[in-house]
Amino acid sequence: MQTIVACATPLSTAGAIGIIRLSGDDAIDIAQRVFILDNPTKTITVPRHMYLGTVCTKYFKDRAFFVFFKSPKSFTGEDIVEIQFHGGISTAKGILRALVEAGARPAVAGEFTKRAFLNGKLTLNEAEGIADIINAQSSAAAMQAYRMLSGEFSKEINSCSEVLLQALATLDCELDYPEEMSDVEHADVEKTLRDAEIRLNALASGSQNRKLLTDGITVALIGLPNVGKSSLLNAIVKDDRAIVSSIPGTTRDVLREHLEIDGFSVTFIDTAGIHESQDNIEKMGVDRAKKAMLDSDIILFIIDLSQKERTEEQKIMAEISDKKHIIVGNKGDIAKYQRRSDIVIEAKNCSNIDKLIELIKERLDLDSTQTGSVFMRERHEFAIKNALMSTQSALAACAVTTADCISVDVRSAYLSLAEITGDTASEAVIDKIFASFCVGK
Ligand SMILES: Nc1nc2c(ncn2[C@@H]2O[C@H](COP(=O)(O)OP(=O)(O)O)[C@@H](O)[C@H]2O)c(=O)[nH]1
Ligand SMILES: [Mg+2]
Repeated sequence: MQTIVACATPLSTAGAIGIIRLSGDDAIDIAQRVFILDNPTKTITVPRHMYLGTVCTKYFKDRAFFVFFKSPKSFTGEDIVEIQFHGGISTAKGILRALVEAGARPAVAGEFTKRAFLNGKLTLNEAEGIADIINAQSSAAAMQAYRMLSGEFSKEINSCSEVLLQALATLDCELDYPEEMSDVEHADVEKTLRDAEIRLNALASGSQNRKLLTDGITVALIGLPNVGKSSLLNAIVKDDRAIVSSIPGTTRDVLREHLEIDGFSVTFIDTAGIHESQDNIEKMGVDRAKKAMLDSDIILFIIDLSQKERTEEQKIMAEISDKKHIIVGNKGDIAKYQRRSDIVIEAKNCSNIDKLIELIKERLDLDSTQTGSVFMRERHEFAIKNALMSTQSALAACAVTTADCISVDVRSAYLSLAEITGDTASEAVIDKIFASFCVGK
């Protein structure tokens, strides 16, 4: 393949070290036109060995290291050279230019990883894991991406595909020798398909937490004016972010604060107190509060335990009843009324806030997200759901129809899973995935 070149480190900022990478048939030859070994009697022969020398461009020189990876034992499966130099923007651009003049072609976005995929070094979903770990916005997302790129998810998909193949093999046998197919074998197919269904259901359940990982979690603080929403936001982020006052209607706009909890990126949203207001600006605030409430992953409905329940609160309760929510009884220090709540806190005194965070984690099932099978991409979710539907349709067909009809559904389930690993993904899909990578990856 033609030799491509790109800067593997960011080209936009100065860094201690910059790395330029070449991949292709002539990578070593081209790089040696620019990199000169310190010891001219020596030659570059040993893979994965660091050679010290000088990069020489038309306009400047820099001290640098040279390391190469011999095909097929490299990231792309081709010969790869990495040159490590002092990571300035001018040095990076100058060395890149010199390597292009020496015969390399500038790589397009994702081209290194695409070559790795085409050469069978990784599956399509593992390649996606690489892009996802680079773009991860939280440690939990990074961990999940690692599980994707390291092949953990591929293994789950493959074991599911094997079960489907097993069913297909039995069905093919039935097609070839229909007179020899017994009821027992038919029952066997059904049993195998049930196994596939269980595995696919387990995989599909991972999609519930996908959004939490990729988009982060939003927690909306909702309630009447003066119940202590802004005080709670300040207590959670341990900082004086929102204005707290005994004057109702202080918070008008929506205030967002980010926090990382157990590796998850969590945004807490403080809102205007929800109530009927004559003030136009406050009304706008209330509308925004309602929108934040609907868009959030979980609602903290805060009530003031020193006050009686109001009909407006009953209305809010009715609105949030089918969304994930926690009723937070605030002002536990001056509580006067026995009101139903999931937890009692004192926002002003930062009391019981840790317990509240634990409760949020529990309600969102964050721990299981860490260990369950979670994928980061919508296309994985789509393929798994299609495979599940085809398997269920095959199971329904088992009772009423012949082997060839059941086969059609089982094959379609198998092909859906193969789209995830890239075995049957179309060229257009593959191109689209790699085009979203950064240049140099
Ligand atoms: N006694 C007591 N007062 C609180 C507590 N939390 C908030 N407050 C007070 O309640 C008033 C309204 O608080 P604020 O956070 O602005 O409420 P918001 O309108 O819901 O945002 C302020 O005077 C706070 O000091 C608490 O736990 N105990
Ligand atoms: Mg407020």
